[in-house]
Amino acid sequence: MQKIILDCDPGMDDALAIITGLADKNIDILGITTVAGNVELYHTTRNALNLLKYLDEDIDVYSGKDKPLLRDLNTATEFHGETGMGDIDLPNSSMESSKDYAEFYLKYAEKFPQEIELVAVGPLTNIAHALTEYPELKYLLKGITIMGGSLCGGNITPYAEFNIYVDPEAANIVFNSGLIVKMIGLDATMKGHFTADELEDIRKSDSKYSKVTMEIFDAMFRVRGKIGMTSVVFHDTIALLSAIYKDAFKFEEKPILVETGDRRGKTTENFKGGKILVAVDFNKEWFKKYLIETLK
Ligand SMILES: [Ca+2]
Repeated sequence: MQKIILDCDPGMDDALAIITGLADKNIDILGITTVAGNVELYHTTRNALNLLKYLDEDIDVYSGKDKPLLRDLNTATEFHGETGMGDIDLPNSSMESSKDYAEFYLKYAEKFPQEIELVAVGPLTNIAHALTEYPELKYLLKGITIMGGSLCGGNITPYAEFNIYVDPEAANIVFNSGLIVKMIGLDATMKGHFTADELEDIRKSDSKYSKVTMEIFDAMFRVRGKIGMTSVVFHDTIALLSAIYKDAFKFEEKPILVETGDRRGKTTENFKGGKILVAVDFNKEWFKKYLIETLK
């Protein structure tokens, strides 16, 4: 089993990643940390807590930073709805989040040195802060897998992918941290887009994981249909899976610098950037079979 700490900004994409991570017997989620991104921190934290209650799973949630290092927060409510979960009403969890997320990273990294993959599927604010506060994390973590970036054009501007755009300064800190960073950006994740028909096989299962996945998948179509989208992409789930199922991806090592000027958030190949393992391709057919099999 691969030990994972998941840093996220749920967000429907993130919710799907959480569900898949819980359903997969090869993944051991030690805890979830939340960051501001798709929606504000209050909502990302409540969504994580409420989703775990809905799934009847006992996992600690830590809330992290409520705004990017240097900038105001840009949210993505047009993709995720005002509260982040589209029009889904999750039951209200009575659990509360803890605040000391960076201490949580350190405590577990010391307990399991070189065993934990930190998977970050939101803006990299929490990770940049934690690495600055506790530089020893760089020696204690196995690596960092991120959903973010793109070498093939953006999804929030023509240049930038959303997570990197929101906090480009944080991304540069993480990319230059010396940790092994795997960048699962749009080059790979956009290969994993599905129309409503393509995932009907998941609906045939009545497991809690399949049911909630399809509830979210349907809500994604309702919310994003309004802005003309006819397929959805499992960005965050795909990034999570790259930490375990490396054969489904093609990686190339490249020096990547994050631009902070006019082309804010663009991940550019530049010798001044950190050495990053960039996912340049992804096997959609494998993913479809994996989802049906894992969630059922
Ligand atoms: Ca996310």
